Amino acid sequence: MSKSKRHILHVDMDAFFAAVEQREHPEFQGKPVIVGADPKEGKGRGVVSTCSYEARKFGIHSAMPIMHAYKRCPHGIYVPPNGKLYSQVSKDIFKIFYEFTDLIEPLSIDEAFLDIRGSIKLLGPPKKIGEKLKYRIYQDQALTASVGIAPNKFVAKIASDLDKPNGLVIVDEDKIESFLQPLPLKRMWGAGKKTIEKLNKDGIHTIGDLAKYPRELLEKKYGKTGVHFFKLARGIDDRSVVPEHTIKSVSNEYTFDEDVFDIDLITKTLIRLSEKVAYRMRKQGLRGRTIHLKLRYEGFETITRNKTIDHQTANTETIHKIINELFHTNYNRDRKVRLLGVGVSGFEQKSAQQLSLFEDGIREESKLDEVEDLVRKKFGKNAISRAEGLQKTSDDERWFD
Ligand code: TTP
Ligand code: MG
Repeated sequence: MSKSKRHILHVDMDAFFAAVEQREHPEFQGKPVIVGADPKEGKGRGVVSTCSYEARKFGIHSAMPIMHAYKRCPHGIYVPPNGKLYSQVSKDIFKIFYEFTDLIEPLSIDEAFLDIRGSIKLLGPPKKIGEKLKYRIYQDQALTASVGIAPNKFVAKIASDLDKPNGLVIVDEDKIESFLQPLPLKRMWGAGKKTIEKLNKDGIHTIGDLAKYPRELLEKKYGKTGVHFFKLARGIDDRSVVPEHTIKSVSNEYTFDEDVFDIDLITKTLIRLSEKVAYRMRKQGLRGRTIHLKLRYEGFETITRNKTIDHQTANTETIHKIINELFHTNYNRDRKVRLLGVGVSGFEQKSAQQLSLFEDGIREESKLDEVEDLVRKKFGKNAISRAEGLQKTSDDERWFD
């Protein structure tokens, strides 16, 4: 039996949050729109979520401190994120994806892989499917998307990004090498800044350079990661589209209005963040083993630390206990804190779960979680907070869901 050729489509919405805002407010169209924290005339804290392509011309991008964005573009239109609306639009877009195939792997709120191998007979060649998908999204949502189609995920993901916004890039099997070869390493999906810097030092600047580099040497210097990237650089990627949505982590972070020394406020914030993360996990039926702390000092230096425990949990007390431990073993008391973040990952199948010695204790604690969840369900998510946690403040909306 001959194996049918794979066709993977990667779709990613253009300037997603900002484009939704431009759609909702026609007067924003053609203008630099920045979605994110309040810039407070250049004194605002927090970061840019995303911005319209008009704003990108000023050098603004996602995750940039909002005050830097304001400096670059004081006349821009600054909009707070409307998470509820974006999730709804995301759901509607994913419904459209299902018109094309059932083999869909969501990557984030605005992007997914679609395995369209089985759809060609019915819907036509890949290029036509790409055009139709873009048309359907535009027709239904008045938003543009960029699409990449290739024989594998790695190339499809790179392709969708190459001609943004409103792009459609198709890479056939026999063109993969010439397509990848000239691209700079920053186009390499999955390679972090540090890896790229290291590779640059070894004289590797393009994906083509990486493909030509002796495999053994890469393996020696970079281990498994080196071999993985070597294969990708040669366009070899067998990863399949995994249809069900596997959430990898749940996290929340908080930026203080002013950098703080106040240990009391820091402690309360860590409780509150642990509560929020645990609550979100329980809501989604998730339990994880690895607890992550993010700590950013004044001046932006950031450390992340994590600890893996012997059982999966979504229990507020357990998560908080570990966060507290991570914080106190790593915190430098001489420095002010700018941001705190709490996350949990390592979600495994229930069968792999090991029962902890403290299971009874956990059960007891879970009762408290249950009560908390019920109250939140009934009276809203800010209705309850443990005694030691933060008071409800007008800042509550800044806790990003
Ligand atoms: P992206 O697809 O990375 O960005 P984008 O859709 O805004 O722009 P592009 O045309 O380059 O794809 O992310 C999707 C949304 O996720 C984005 O609209 C806002 C949100 N987001 C953040 O809130 N913070 C971030 O740091 C990033 C990267 C995205
Ligand atoms: Mg996008």
